Amino acid sequence: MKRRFFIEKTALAAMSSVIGAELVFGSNLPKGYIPLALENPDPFKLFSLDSRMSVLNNKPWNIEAKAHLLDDKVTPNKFMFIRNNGIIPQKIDAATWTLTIDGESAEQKKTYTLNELKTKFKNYTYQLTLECGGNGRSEFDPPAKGNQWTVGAVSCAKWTGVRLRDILEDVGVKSDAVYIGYHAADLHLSRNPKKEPISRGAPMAKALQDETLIAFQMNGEDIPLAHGYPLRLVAGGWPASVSGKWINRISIRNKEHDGAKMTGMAYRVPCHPVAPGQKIAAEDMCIIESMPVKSLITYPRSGAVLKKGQKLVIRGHTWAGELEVAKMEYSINFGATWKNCTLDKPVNRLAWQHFSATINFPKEGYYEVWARATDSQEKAQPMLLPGWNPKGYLNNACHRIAVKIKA
Ligand SMILES: Nc1nc2c(c(=O)[nH]1)N[C@H]1C(S)=C(S)[C@@H](COP(=O)(O)O)O[C@H]1N2
Ligand SMILES: [Mo]
Repeated sequence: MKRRFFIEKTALAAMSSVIGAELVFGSNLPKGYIPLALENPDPFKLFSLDSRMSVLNNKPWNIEAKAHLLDDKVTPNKFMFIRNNGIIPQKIDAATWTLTIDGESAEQKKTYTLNELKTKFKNYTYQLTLECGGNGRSEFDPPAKGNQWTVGAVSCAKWTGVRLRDILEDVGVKSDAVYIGYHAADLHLSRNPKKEPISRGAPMAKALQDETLIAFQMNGEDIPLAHGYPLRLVAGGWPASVSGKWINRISIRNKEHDGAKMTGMAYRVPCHPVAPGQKIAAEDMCIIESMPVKSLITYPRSGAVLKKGQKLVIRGHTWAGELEVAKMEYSINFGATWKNCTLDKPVNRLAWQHFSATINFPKEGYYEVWARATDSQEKAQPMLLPGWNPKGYLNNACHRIAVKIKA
């Protein structure tokens, strides 16, 4: 006779708590069976997200905001996009979590507990803009494979942690160091533990910046699980893929880091402009570094209806990778003429900036408000699509909202 399988009480309780209801006949579950509610759980409950967020993919989870949900100056957890390449780690024990620094260009291999990191090094808090390199991909033609992000794969939360530089100095960096690469605890979609879903990094100059943090808090609390609990690299202004979640190891490399999604076509764009759809050799693809200038109108939401004579106050955020935004303008005539917006300074380097403007519309009818930012090196956002690239990165076209003025 086959031995009947009994699910442990603790496992049942854990499942019930995730589902949010008692698993009444849970003791009858066949071995290995995953209840449907767990296979396809409600992502809004699972990640404490606002239910107006858009789910683009559930295997792995990829969820974005809508422009008007990003109106807060500091992005709250419930409106923060989630971008995963693999499976979120299931069992995390912050009490035993460690970060190891190693690599060819490390003077020594050294391991820190979370508590050592928090207490040994000075803590810093910065608001940092994280934008997925593929934000805006949905507009490219010919289309690019991958998550069809519209405008909502960007956030600017408050991150607290220690400077990566302080840790690297404590370990000792050899003079031949050129890059750091992160390693994390998430699982490859194939569930092969030997494969990493993503292991990216940054040149030493970026790793050593004041604002490059090994963070343990987001918006004043433990980092939410989906955003990298308990430890995350945060490198604002660069494609957010550099900001490794759930990190447990950083290697100081004597060459460009060659981890998963550092090589091939991933997170690279043609070094020189190409025609849409053109085939490009691997050696003509360059790694994305600082993100381009961009902006988002977060109020009102597209489709606003106003009465004739009513003024419209628009507002939003703008950012420019490593640079500051120097000028913010809007147009209500499809880009024929532009007027200045009021533009705030960032609260710190690599944080987005806020803008607003009061608009008068000449008569009733349909309008579009277009917003255009210009960075400190005089590069402006393109009105429509920027250069096509095979993976659909870096779409920094002007954001546009529709407005109707009624009699
Ligand atoms: N370990 C790990 N880190 C990761 C990823 C991942 O899949 N695994 N995704 C990266 C990508 S592509 C992006 S855009 C950001 C998304 O961060 P968020 O989910 O906190 O918004 O995390 C980056 N860090
Ligand atoms: Mo990303």
